[in-house]
Amino acid sequence: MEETRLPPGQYVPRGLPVIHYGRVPPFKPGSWDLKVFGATASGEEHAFGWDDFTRLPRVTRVADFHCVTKFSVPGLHWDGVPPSALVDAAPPGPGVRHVMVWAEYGYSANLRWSDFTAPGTLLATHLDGEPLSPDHGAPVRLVVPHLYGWKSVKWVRAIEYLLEDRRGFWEDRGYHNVADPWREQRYSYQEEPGEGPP
Ligand SMILES: Nc1nc2c(c(=O)[nH]1)N[C@H]1C(S)=C(S)[C@@H](COP(=O)(O)O)O[C@H]1N2
Ligand SMILES: [Mo]
Repeated sequence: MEETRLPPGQYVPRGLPVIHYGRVPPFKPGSWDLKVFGATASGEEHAFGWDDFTRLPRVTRVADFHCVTKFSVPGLHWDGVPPSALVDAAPPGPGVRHVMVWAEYGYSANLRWSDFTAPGTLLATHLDGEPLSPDHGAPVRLVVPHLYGWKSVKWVRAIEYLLEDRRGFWEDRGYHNVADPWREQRYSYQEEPGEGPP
């Protein structure tokens, strides 16, 4: 078996742990939607119902997953919609440099635009060939494999286009605004000037 190179301080557990704050939301296809709001090009909010979402272009990605609690799971296969496809359907206005990704029950994580639209980032519906389980974020979760796992928002319901950066749920509770595991950006006290909102 090929050995996986891990970011500093990480270990490989058995399986994929389930980890989140709060309850697992139910999925109701009839009332589910994914909203794109904030600084859109039109100034209007976009809403994709479940049928609209399933008609967007799809891709597959294979990536390791790194949680700040120090587990790393190698070689997960994700299928879903690349953020670029959502952005084409709901274009940003000028000056959008960040997004806030919102989940059910108010969880959120902020991302730089470049991390949101990075080639590895995915709005995933499937993990290892199966539809996501409720625990792992069904029906749609973000996967940002090049950042710590708390940025990989489960149960995504909205993307907010931001002109100014703003901290999400964990970023506001002492975690690093950028969250690059290769640079061990775990905590906000490690932030360099320019890496987070004032
Ligand atoms: N909505 C929501 N998404 C979330 C979380 C959460 O608490 N709520 N926890 C994050 C954290 S800290 C990690 S490590 C991953 C874990 O994903 P998994 O449970 O599929 O392994 O989900 C992330 N996404
Ligand atoms: Mo995590």
